[in-house]
Amino acid sequence: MIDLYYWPTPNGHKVTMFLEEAGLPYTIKPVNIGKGDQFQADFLKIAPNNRMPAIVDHDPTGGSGPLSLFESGAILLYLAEKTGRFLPTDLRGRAEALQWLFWQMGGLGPMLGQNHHFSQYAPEKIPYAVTRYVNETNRLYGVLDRRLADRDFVAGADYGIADMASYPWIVPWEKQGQNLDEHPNLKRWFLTVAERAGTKAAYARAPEVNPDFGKTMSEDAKKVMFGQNAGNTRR
Ligand SMILES: N[C@@H](CCC(=O)N[C@@H](CS)C(=O)NCC(=O)O)C(=O)O
Repeated sequence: MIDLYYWPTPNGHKVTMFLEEAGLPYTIKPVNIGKGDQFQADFLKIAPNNRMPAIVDHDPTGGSGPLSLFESGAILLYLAEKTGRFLPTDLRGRAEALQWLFWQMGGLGPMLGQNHHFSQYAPEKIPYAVTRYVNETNRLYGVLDRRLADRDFVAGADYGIADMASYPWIVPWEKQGQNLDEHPNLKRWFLTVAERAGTKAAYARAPEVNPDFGKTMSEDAKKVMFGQNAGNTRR
């Protein structure tokens, strides 16, 4: 059994997308990041970066007790290797998939996260910051659109962890100041992934865990989330 430390956000959806696709049994341990659960001492033992998602696999291959992991990309890779699914095993296919997984982790996620911050949450609108991240989002959408021009999925012919990593970050495209019609290959891929049973099952977990899913973040939650420093992890 896998415990998933989760809150319904783009990085959280990546892991429910994998678990639902693979049909792996899992228990959600809610980490309410608007209330500060990410700073609890027990959670920091599993996730020292005070961010979710994280997992504890109570039945890892080879035994030797529970295995805990943080960072959504590392979790997707671990689950792919555990199940032998959603990651090619041949040298070139695997390299291709990992390259796009790391591209998502190092580029698409962080840049779009900053886009959200400066366009949706920042108490003052800083035009330079908004423009920088909306443009960078647009560039990354263009990269993905070109990538998908001659293949069905991000890493090639088969649906896999690079798709699961990227999809949740495209879901809020309107809030990111983007227009999917400008990126027809990306739009086709986006609509295809949205229709998968695993995607629908993953997103169905969101309102179960957070009844306020989809609503504007409260001012109290903003105080918890924005303004952190090293003091928050010294527990
Ligand atoms: N690189 C990390 C990022 C995780 C992350 O930023 N998670 C956010 C939600 S999407 C979080 O836990 N935020 C809590 C906070 O900002 O205090 C990953 O991909 O797992």
